[in-house]
Amino acid sequence: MKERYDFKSIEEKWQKIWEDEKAFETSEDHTKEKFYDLEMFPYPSGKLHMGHVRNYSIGDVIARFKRMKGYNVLHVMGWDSFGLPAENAAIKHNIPPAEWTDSNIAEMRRQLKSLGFSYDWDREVATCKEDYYKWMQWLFIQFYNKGLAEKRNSSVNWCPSCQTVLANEQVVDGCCERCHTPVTKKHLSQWYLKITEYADRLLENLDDLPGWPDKVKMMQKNWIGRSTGAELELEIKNFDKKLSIYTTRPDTIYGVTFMVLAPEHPYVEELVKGTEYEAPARAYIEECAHKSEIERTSLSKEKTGVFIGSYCVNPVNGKEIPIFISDYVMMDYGTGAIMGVPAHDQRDFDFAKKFDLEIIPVIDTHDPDVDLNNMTEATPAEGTMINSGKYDGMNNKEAIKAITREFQEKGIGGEQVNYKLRDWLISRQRYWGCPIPMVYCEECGWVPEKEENLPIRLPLDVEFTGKGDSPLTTSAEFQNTVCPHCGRPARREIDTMDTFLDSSWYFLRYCDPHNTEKPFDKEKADYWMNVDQYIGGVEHAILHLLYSRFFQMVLHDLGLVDAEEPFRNLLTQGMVIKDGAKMSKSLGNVVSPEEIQQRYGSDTARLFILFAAPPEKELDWSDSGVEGSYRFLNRVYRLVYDYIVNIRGNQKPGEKFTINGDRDKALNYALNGTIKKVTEDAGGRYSFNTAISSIMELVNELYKYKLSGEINLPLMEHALNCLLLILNPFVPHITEELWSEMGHKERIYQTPWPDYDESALVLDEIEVIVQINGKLKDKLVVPRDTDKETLEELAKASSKVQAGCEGKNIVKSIVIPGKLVNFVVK
Ligand code: ANZ
Ligand code: ZN
Ligand code: ZN
Repeated sequence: MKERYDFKSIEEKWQKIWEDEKAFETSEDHTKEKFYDLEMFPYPSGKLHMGHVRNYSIGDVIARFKRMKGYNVLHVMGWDSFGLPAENAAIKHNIPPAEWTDSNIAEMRRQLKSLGFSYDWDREVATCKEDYYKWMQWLFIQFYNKGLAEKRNSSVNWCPSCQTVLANEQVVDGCCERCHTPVTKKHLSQWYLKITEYADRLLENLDDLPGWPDKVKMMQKNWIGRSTGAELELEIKNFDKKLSIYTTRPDTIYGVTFMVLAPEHPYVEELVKGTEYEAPARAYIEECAHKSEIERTSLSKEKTGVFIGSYCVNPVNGKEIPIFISDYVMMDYGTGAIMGVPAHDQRDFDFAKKFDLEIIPVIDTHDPDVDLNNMTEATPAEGTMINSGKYDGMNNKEAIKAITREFQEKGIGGEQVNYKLRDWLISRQRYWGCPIPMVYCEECGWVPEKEENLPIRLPLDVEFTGKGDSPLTTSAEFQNTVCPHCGRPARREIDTMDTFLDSSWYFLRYCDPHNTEKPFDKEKADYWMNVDQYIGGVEHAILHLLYSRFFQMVLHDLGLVDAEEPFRNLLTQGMVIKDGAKMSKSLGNVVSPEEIQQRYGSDTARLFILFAAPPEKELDWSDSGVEGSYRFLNRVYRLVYDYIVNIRGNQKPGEKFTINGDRDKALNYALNGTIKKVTEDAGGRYSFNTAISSIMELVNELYKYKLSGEINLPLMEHALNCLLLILNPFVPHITEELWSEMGHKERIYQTPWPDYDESALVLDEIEVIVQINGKLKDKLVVPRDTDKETLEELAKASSKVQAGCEGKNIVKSIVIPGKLVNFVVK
């Protein structure tokens, strides 16, 4: 055994042994309770950053802890490996995306292994590999056959200079991120997945996820955005079609003073054609085409719009209402048209002020600060109906029901539910993604590719110029094919899938990663699913988690798996920050994991990260904190080294210990208290920082014990063994090394978690407080089972109590054994 803590050789040694022993390979074992522990898989950018290290350290502690607790743990890693960066690298450096991706994966895999994470590497998946994307395509076809995939027209961001489609994140301030040309819209026919058909279930099931943070559930809820209101059809003067609007406030119908259509509304064209309003309307529509949704819906921005010359008729009072177009109304929500009620909707209020339109209050909120004849802002609140004909005096909540009923009776509307959630646009005009397995035939229309022809492989004869349509169009081979249905010449879809599809079922593939017959075997998936603990960044709180839930539900409905929800418990880890800001390249405050590993070792890196903050909280990087963690591991090493080399002598390992005297008792108390605390903190609550700090205190106690007198060797051995066991999930290499030096034949990773001895936690002596008239006077240390009378005697004998009672009489004594004695004196 080396005298110094040589982390480098220790860590390399044990990583090799774990790999050779296939230490963390897992199979279905029905005799054990399963635990599926999963961290969000990374995009293989090529370098691990501290955020990854944190995410995977948290997951690894849980995996190692659960294994020691006797669970059959599935802990896996893979690569979310399709996506734009590989294609950009191809454009810039002329490296094929597959090659670039493979070398990044190799590098990141090496880094992960060097951190000692206990993955079953045999189950590694990479979404860009044929054996994965074949099943991605197969699943897409199941969605299509179920009526959940559909091709529709929609507009995309288009850079006229690069002649290419841009993803939303490639549009910066309305311009192309590469060439800074203003982005325009282009209409394309694209594939959608109908996630909106699952909106209600995605919403309702949130209630069955008590193991998710409320914050995340709230974000999903808002994203789904279920709203209940009414739809209403209004007559348009001198026009043969009715205008449909959506409102959550039918009670405000008497307060309508204008109507607004989204600029893209199909009626606009027809209404303005050939009128004096045509030119200004067209100019306005053109202006809006450049605006992003965020810009359009911003509340602070000044309202814009134009009158288009037509009028609606208010069905409750026959009033004529002017129709405008304005960009604050979105075409893809509700019906793309609204009734403007400036008195009770702030956007409408701002619009009315700008265009000098009438403001009619119809709800009295009984707010003394509001002058209804001279309103300065909208009052969206509840109250009593006014200016509303026969509804006057009614509570507005009642009026919502009554007026909706009136619409229904007149046959012009009724109750309506709307969702903010949109169908999922999955077409990407890109090369490095999963090809959509659909074929277009002039005769048959869109036809799914035959199963035996899957996977549709990405062609290799493509050019990457960054210009024009998808690089797939440059392949001579790819597009031309035959119709799977009628055999005539046909052409292949050239769009690829959004990479969010790849990550929506990878957790199922991990259950059966080598299956060549189907995406995964149902029995295996049913054994492992759902994921017991999912861990990742809160930036995925909405899209990734919602899409995965959607996939799991559809696959459940297809009978492919039993579980309806993918993730039972969710932990969203906090960010790693340094000098008050998120670690990022652009801020230049990045600490590289490799640098820390080289200077202090992987165990120190892991320990610091787990010790510095609770998992959900921000972690403030501190160099001195890293030093401190390193010093602690050195202290542990020296303690065990000293025992093995200088103290143990002829002591045979594994001898039963007995407790002799107070020092032993105190040490045993500290030991069992620590095991208990670490079991509770690391187990259920994932409070790793407090678990580690109690282990640090135990190490202090062990040093004190060692230095303060005779050492009970079997007890010391027992304590050191327990110390190594409870430290193991955090710092697996050093503990594995010291464990083997302690003389164990079994690996520590195969050893059960230590139990604690409840009786050692019962102290024989306890403290009892003594009060006079409720004021603390003294404390007595007495045997635990001291009875009432004895306690009272002892308390009376206290010199402090005697001093406090001088010249007075004790009129009453209250004695609670084990706790307190109180004398009432006068
Ligand atoms: C009249 C009204 C009066 C409204 C009032 C609100 C308050 P949520 O809760 O988000 O569903 N709206 C409807 N469709 C719209 C669209 N495509 N673009 C922009 N705004 C739209 O909100 C529904 C409310 O948002 C609807 O109710 C409508 O304005 C507006 F005192 O109608 B309301
Ligand atoms: Zn451009
Ligand atoms: Zn055909």
